[in-house]
Amino acid sequence: MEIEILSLFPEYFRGPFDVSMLRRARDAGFLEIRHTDIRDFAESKHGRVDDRPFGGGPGMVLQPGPVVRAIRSVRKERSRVIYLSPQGALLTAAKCQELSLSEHLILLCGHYEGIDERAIEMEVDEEISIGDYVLTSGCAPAIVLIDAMARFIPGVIGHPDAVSEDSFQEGIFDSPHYTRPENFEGKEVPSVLLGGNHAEIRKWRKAQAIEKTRRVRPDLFLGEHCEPLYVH
Ligand code: 9WO
Repeated sequence: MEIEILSLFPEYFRGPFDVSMLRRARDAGFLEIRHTDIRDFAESKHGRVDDRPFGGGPGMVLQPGPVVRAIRSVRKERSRVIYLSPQGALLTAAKCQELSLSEHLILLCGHYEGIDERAIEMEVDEEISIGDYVLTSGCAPAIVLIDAMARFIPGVIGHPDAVSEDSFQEGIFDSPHYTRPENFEGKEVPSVLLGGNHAEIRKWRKAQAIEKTRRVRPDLFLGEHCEPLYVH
């Protein structure tokens, strides 16, 4: 999969894609990430890409020209253009899985108070939010989206079971994990995990997951029968 990140700060992304699993995925050729600086598409040679909002209000707005030209400079026939914004549809595991099938993603990161709406109407296919909060830019959400999606690209994660069994694939939380030592500062590992009865272990983990999901995220449940609300 090829991904283009369009932003005002390509240097922001130094780090997250250069370590661990995403680094390995890039090195192995599963994932190619390229950066475009929207400022390279400024109208003027001073590199100005923002202006004051029509109608008044605080802050600055990214002008449509530089954004539209930046997108068109990387667009291919099969590209999907995504704008990361708090006004988008909430990102879910199902959406990540769907996006992981894309050939070419263009991720548009906003800055300042936002992007001129006409650029979004003209070039963006989909607006996605990673949660109900406002950040200083769409850069961190782009990293989150790529990280969450990369796990669904075959080969990126060593063990395929880790993807199908991970949290939210089942519509409920993951169960708690334990490793050595068996006794840590007086706290013991739950004995069921040491017994080797795999049916019992499966049952215990499921019960733990359900209990915590119900307690922390009752919205993930359809009423009292523990039916996950989350369907693909
Ligand atoms: C800033 C601001 C300041 C004063 C008055 C109104 C304001 N609105 C904003 C604002 O929403 N800025 C955004 C910053 C513009 C688009 C890029 N930015 C952004 C993206 N912040 N948070 C996101 C984001 C993206 C995806 N999921 C969650 C948050």
